[in-house]
Amino acid sequence: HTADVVILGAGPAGLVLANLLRANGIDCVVLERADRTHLGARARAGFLAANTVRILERHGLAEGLHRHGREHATCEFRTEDGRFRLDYGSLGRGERHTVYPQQDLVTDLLARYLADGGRLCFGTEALAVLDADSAQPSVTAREADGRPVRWRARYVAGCDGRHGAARRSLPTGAIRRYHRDHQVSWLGLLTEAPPSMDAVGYAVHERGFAGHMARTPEVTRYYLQCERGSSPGLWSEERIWDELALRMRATDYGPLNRGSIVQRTVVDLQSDVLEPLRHGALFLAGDAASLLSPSAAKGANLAVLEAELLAEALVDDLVHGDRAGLARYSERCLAHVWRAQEFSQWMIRLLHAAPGAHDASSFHNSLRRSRIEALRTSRSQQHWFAEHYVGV
Ligand code: RFL
Repeated sequence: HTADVVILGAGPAGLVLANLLRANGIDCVVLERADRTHLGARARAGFLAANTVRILERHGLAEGLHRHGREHATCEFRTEDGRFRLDYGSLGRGERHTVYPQQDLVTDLLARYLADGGRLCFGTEALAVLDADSAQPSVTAREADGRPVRWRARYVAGCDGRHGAARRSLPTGAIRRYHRDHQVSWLGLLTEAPPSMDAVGYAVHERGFAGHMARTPEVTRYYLQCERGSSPGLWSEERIWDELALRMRATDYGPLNRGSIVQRTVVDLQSDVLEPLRHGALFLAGDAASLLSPSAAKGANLAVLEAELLAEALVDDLVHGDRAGLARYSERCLAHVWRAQEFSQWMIRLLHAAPGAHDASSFHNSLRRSRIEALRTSRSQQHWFAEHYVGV
């Protein structure tokens, strides 16, 4: 088989790219390991930055999020020193989040791409990208029925996440990988319970961090800092709700709406960045390019931004014969990636006493209290926070 651009992965990065290439008449195909039902049900991100919404609007891909997404612009911090709210929508650049579950965005992007006649192979696992630095790159894959298949391409877009075939195919020495393990783990919970407050909640407690994020009027995501290596199944639903209530200080600030817990995943907070985001004809975007800890909710937003930049650069080359955009792609993305990494790391230090330790008397814990106090009292700090919190 052949296509001008073979896209690995149908997450936010791959599907935004596929839609944009398709709209410009470029011959492309998406290879996706999962089936359609699985893609439409995989709950992950939910907070879309204003710039992400603008990108989707620009390309006519924002109908669903405008219809069903809800604007959000407040967060609340709860600590041993009390609580305070930041209306970040009226600070910084005055931008808001749109809350729209990632699986709904993926569903919209898929529907649009397929309705426009886009080619997509579900159940097809990419195995390797071959000869990326030659004039004839190709992708080997295994189709749903187990048959091997080979796609020849001019360009390959690696949008298949952190454990995908694109990353695995990079020859050692060709790309530098920066990696940081923040030594903190979160139990990520998806609950069939209405949000308990009209703000994102960040609670810092001597037993560890707890977070509250609305997804829909019926569904709320919670996070609980947990021991590294904990097994999510060991906690009973009651123990989880009790722990959340304790850390979020429900006795002081109001009870949590309880409901059944429909997903639990332990997330080890880690970051990595590959440099450059290109090896010959293979370009990386989204989690395949850089992994962000979920502490600042940047991953899906960067994925969309990078997909737009890559689409523009590919259109410039394949339609207009201008390769300047492809040459600059990596550098342009990395400027955004490192800013997002910096803010995510700042959030981790804001929300956790010290890596791995809950020692209330520790030096790091005192720094953390001081950092929160600065955010509560300093207007310029609040503007800085708002700009970075919603921005990508
Ligand atoms: P995705 O979404 O992981 O999609 C990659 C796709 O590639 C497929 N795939 C393959 N296909 C073919 N061959 C192979 N060998 C393949 N290997 C993988 C996969 O099936 C999949 O369909 O990557 P993409 O497009 O780069 O998008 C990145 C985002 O999904 C990710 O950054 C966010 O979900 C991160 N994230 C959040 N980001 C935000 O911006 N805001 C948030 O509020 C937010 N919350 C979260 C999050 C991530 C979380 N987890 C699960 C780590 C909350 C959680 C709990």
